[in-house]
Amino acid sequence: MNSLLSQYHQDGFIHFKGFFCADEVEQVRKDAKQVFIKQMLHQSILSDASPEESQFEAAMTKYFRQDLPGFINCGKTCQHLISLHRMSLSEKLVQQLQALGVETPVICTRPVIYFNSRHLAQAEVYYRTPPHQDWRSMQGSLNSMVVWVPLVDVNEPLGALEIVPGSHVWGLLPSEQDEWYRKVSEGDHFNYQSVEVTAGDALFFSSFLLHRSGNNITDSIRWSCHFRYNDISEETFIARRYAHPYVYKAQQELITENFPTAEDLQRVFPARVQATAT
Ligand SMILES: O=C(O)CCC(=O)C(=O)O
Repeated sequence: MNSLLSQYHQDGFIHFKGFFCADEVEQVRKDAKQVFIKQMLHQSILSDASPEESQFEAAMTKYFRQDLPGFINCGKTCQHLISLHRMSLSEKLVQQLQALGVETPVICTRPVIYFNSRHLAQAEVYYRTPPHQDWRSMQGSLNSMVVWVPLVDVNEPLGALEIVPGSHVWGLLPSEQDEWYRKVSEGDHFNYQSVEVTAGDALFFSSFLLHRSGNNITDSIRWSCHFRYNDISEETFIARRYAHPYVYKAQQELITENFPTAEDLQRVFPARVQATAT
């Protein structure tokens, strides 16, 4: 067994420095910011399409307070960015998963992008996840893996991720339902280690590794993205017929009543209107 793999087996995580290049991570953050910027321009919360970082962050706080449903929709839209999904599927990432024992990786959950700040959360659990093991929500292969990528440099004051090295072999720990999802009980008694990272680093960790968010005590946004993978070759996952707890479905009701009209569509497809008229 190579030394990286035995280190992973022992600690339950590997911190790769400079795994992605600066441009790759900045593209994801830029695309996510664009989602918010377009809405904030539309609502005249911003007047500049390329705001300075401090201007952007102040506008985000204003937008969050002024239009929470719109802000939440922007957050949801960010989860569907092409650059984010592309990063989660990058060849070097998939190869690294395989090198760490995920023989035939498949995506477990859609990629996630976080923008943590206490100014952008209604409750602490929304910017500071309690102690947990991701496997509790994933329920996939025993070797399932999480890849955590900071999109900015994250030090302790910005809320660096806190992990308990070696906890991946303790089994599935008792957890209790809470406002966020489920937290591991007694989580504060474990020996957490804060993992300070630079934009583009990647933290690969077992879905059984106990972890929680650090506390972002700054006024800045802590940007990160998180990817989760199962292994369809892992024998207990095969035996459990690829169990999957996530439900993805569309609501029945129209979100905007009486929309769209034929006229709305004809504005989108003007050539088609002309063709019909002649
Ligand atoms: O990024 C964080 O602070 C925590 C994220 C996390 O624990 C998770 O997504 O499972």
